[in-house]
Amino acid sequence: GGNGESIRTGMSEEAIRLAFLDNLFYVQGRFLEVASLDDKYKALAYTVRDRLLHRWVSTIRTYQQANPRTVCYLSAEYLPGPFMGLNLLNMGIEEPTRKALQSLGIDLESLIAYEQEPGLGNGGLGRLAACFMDSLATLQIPATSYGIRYEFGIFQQDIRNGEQVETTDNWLHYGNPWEVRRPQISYDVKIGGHTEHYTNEQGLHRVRWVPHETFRGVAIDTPILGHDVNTVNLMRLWRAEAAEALDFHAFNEGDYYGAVLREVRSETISKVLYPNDAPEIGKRLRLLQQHFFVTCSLQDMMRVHRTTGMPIERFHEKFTVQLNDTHPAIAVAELMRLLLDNHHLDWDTAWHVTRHTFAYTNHTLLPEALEKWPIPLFQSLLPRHLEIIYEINSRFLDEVRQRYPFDPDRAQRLSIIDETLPRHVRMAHLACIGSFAINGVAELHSQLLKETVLRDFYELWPEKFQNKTNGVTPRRFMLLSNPGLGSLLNETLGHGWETDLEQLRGLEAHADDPAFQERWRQVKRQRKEALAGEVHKLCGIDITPTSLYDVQVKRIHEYKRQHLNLLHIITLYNRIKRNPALDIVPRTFIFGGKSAPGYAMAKLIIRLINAVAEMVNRDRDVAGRLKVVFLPNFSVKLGQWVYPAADISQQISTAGKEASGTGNMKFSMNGALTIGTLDGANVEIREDVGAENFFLFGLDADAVSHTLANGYRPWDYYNANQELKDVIDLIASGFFAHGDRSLFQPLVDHLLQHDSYLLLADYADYIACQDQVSAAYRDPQRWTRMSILNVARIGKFSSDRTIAEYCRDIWKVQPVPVKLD
Ligand code: DL6
Repeated sequence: GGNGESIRTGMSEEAIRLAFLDNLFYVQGRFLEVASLDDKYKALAYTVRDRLLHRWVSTIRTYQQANPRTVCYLSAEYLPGPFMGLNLLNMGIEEPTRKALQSLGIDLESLIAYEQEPGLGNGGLGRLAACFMDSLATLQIPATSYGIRYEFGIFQQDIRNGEQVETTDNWLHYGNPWEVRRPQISYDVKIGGHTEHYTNEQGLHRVRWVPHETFRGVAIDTPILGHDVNTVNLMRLWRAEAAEALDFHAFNEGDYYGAVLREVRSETISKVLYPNDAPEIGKRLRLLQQHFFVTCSLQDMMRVHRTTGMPIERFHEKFTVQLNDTHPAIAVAELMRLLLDNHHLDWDTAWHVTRHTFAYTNHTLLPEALEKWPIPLFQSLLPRHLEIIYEINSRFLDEVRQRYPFDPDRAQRLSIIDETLPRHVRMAHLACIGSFAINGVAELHSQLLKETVLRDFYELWPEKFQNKTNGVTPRRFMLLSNPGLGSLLNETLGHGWETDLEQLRGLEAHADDPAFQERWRQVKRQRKEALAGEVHKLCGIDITPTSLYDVQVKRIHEYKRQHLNLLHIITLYNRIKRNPALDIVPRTFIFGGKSAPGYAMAKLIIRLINAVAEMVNRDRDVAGRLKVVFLPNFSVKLGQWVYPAADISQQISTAGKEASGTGNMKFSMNGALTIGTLDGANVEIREDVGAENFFLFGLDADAVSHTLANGYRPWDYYNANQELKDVIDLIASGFFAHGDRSLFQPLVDHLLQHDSYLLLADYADYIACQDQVSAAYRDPQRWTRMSILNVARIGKFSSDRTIAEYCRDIWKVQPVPVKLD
């Protein structure tokens, strides 16, 4: 390299240029003139990866010497998004890299845009895990994130004839330059069979699990770099393989085919992500996946623990393990099993270690989303775990009965086993009993947890309960997604806000400055034009950057109420059709999000969005005033185009249903104003940005429960509101289905007869609130001031704050700075 810099580690433009060419030649086997986009992308990825590995090695050295307390995050899902842009940014070599490539006639943006992201999650929960990895590394906390390396991530969503069609996500097809395989780091995974209890030579009781089958999990590591630091933490994902490449016994008997089949079968464990954000009860493979990644992760921690020379009784001093929802809750039984059966600890010692190791985060109040497993299935796959769970439960229930001698129902309610037939294992109960801390993800959610789904546990152990309001990383969702805003903030506030988001408060002083306001609008305008380009590419629809961009992107769910948004769109449509001269603020409605493949009502909502889009977009009467877009295949990558371009962020869930929401934070950080209910983190966002800078509507969580408890009658709302009636009637008439009255009938019927998510009850208030949005948008000075104040006061919602709280209140871990070797 130039100036004595190493070609592997140098940070100058010259070093990067040479490294790029070197990798192109020796890794890809290509020279510039014939290199494809894929070749160039990989050559750059390896260039960046070399520099990541340099920091990674320094991090591991540091951790080996300091032997720090370490966070292990267990999550079945991660949605990290594309790596290239963020790694360049976090390493601070975006500019020299851009120039180095420019000198070779290559556009950095085209390489960044080429990257396909790992879709190893469904939505909020997986993306939160990725924001946490970013913040843990940035805060220099020793941490490993464990999960599953699904061969196929979340399905790709195509829209055909207005319908969601799922195709496989073959994200590994072209290879993944960011990962490092660790074939020597692998562990046995047993399943099925039976247990044998016996007395050993010393007269001690022992248990042996004789499995039906044994697989292996192999580590595949991805380095996670913090911002402006040398800390590189690991995302360690497990891939399932056959215990031996081929089953030699079967092979020797001449059963070559059977031996190969066995290998194929073991690989199916990590084959595909379950595409539901609520569990499907009783899917054998899903329980296998959970056990698979949990046992590999715990065995890996134990291997590391051995190298510290500490006795196993002090495992919980070295590691603190966070359970991301109940998907990894089997870890409570698995750690007990490893301590009892492999390390021969007595029950009380093992239980002490276990109870001091785990903490559990709950992410949902929806009762149908609480995981439980049928006992026969559990017994057949994890017989030893079931024994241990029964023992945990029996000791626990003794305690409960002692505490509440005159309340036999309580023991039934608290039991890990749901005794109503068919009997089930309740994973949330196992998680609560095996954890020293339990938290919700926003103030309201944590409060409702204590009052509803986990009430009995709260009464038993109030001291275990905490709140940790979610946050998101400003590096990916501000700096990387919105470089124009980043520059304006740097110019106005200087550096520092990127890792200390409260510094954005400094913007308040500029909120009314006309020149600053003008630049603020330019930034937004530029992102709106950029999104218009993407929309044109993806859907062939032209949208107008001067219109108000009104955006709702998230999983499609009835409780999130994308169809309430539709009721408003159709209301505006009807108003214009009745009065073609009507003066309204032109709006572009943008939707994005996937439905679980088996969730019929959510799929019907997607159809209705597309059907409304079709009618609205081709109607000359509303042209220039209304446009509706459904962005197919919403992802982290697409989100980076969408959040910065939004004027209005729709956070309109039925109050009490959305645990937190994190999209709400991403929009607000980019200067969108929220229209929302008092749900999840909306409550706290509104508190911080100010009620006058937030469009609030709808029933609150208390009013929702009362309305439902007191015999809610959606018909009454329908009959009492002419605009609402017109909208529902228009859908029912087949207007959006080429005259077919049956297509959307299930949706209309559900709204009129049940309406469990109270759309009709909230309709009038929502429409009135949207009218206020339009009025505010007509006043650019007022709107811009509100937008600036949203960003100025969003500091709390950085995941750095969230992670700092987890570190202080739950994990008790300290930063360990890393010096570059
Ligand atoms: O905590 C992250 C995210 C919340 O922001 C959402 O409100 C919540 O719906 C989501 N939960 C899930 C469901 N998973 N489970 N169980 O993704 O978590």
